[in-house]
Formats: sequence, C-alpha cells, structure tokens
Amino acid sequence: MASAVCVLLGEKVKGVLHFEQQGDILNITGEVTGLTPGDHGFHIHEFGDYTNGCMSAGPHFNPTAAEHGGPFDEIRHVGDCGNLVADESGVAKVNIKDCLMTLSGPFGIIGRTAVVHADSDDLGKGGHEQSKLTGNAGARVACGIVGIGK
Ligand SMILES: [Cu+2]
Ligand SMILES: [Zn+2]
Repeated sequence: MASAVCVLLGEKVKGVLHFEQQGDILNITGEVTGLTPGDHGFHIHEFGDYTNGCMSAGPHFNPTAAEHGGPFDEIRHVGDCGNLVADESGVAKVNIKDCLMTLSGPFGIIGRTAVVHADSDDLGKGGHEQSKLTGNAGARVACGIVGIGK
C-alpha cells in the first residue's frame, strides 16, 4: 500500500490531503477549510516548486499533452481533479477516486503540487479562452507539495 500526503497552505485556506493507491484507483481524502462556499477548482500542477509561492507550481500536470477537462472526461490533463465543494462554513470534505493519476510512474504525482483555486473549474466547457487550458478557475488560494506518506 503506497501513500502520500499534502499539507495545503494559503493566506486563509488550509487543509490536509491523503492519497492512497488501491490497484488502479487513487483515493484522495481530507478536508480543506477557509474557502468561500461553492466550487473550487482542484488540480495537481506540474512542479513541486514553491520558490515564488503557488505560482511556481507551473501548469496542470499534463504528461499526455491533452486539453484541460474534468476528471471523468476522456480528454483531460492527468492532474485534473475537478472541483472541491465547500459548504456554507467554507469547509470542503475531499473524497475523490481517480483512475488516471498514480503515486509513481509516468503519471505519478509525488513531488508535484496540489492547488486549490478561488473559482469554479468549468471542466473545459465554459467557452472562455482559459477553459481548455485551466478551466478558468482563477487565483491559486492554497497549495502544497505532495510528499511520500508513512
Ligand atoms: Cu490548478
Ligand atoms: Zn487541467
């Protein structure tokens, strides 16, 4: 059983995520607090670089050179996880099962950065010039590098 952990830190937004590989499925669980109520884009970005804060994480992790999409779309970035949904008190319970990203190998996410955004990810369907690149999810309100878990 391989696992990873990520501590998300932003000005107001904080959280802890746990990643566990179970066969072909990567389970992502945890909790993020300090959000505005509603949807917030959530992705794995390419680099584990925090030298200039969350911006240094680069674009969405995209080893297949695909367009941006949603986690259940055939055409997507490997790092596309869709949206976290925050309740009225700004808390998002995370419970994602992804069948594309993994902890190791060519689609491995350890050493990369998990990013939570200010706005909703339109999953590539919003018709905005950013839709097919980032889902037009806006600013990076928290991020953290995915590290090897215990
Ligand atoms: Cu992102
Ligand atoms: Zn993407």
